[in-house]
Amino acid sequence: MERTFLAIKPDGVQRGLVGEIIRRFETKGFTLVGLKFMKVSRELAEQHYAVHRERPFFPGLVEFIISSPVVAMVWEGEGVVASARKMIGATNPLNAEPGTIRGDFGVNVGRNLIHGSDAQETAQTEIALWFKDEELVAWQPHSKLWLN
Ligand code: 3AN
Repeated sequence: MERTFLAIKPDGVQRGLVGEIIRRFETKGFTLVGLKFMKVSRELAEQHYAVHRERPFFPGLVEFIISSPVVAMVWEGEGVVASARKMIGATNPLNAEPGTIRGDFGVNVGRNLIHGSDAQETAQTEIALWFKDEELVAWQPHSKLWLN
């Protein structure tokens, strides 16, 4: 079954949006299989954002991600990678549609609340980077019987 990696960034945690954000993925019908509240090390932040290493915003992005705790999550479900990206909205919250997480709660591209893997391959890399196998819980919620 398809899985994606999502992380509620320091601004989402500091603004008290953890419950609201998790609620959206739960009520959509996706299944939570991994969850941890953590401070991110500089090494992990740099690895996670390695593709952006040469971008001017990279140092500030790393400082931001390590500045305060995040909520790291793995969610499972059919089409979850693309669907979560839709639910999250455009990178710049000012361009994100109302109804998306960034569209409803954000205004600044450097404070866009949540990360979501951009493709299935990236999701696999990010899940392996952030979670050990034994931290992921395979389970079948009963609610699935009413979704499919
Ligand atoms: P997304 O998170 O929508 O996949 P990416 O992968 O292009 O966006 O960018 C990764 C992160 O880098 C964004 N979530 C955002 O926090 C930060 N970022 C991207 N572009 C900018 C920018 N122009 N200024 C500051 N931060 C940026």
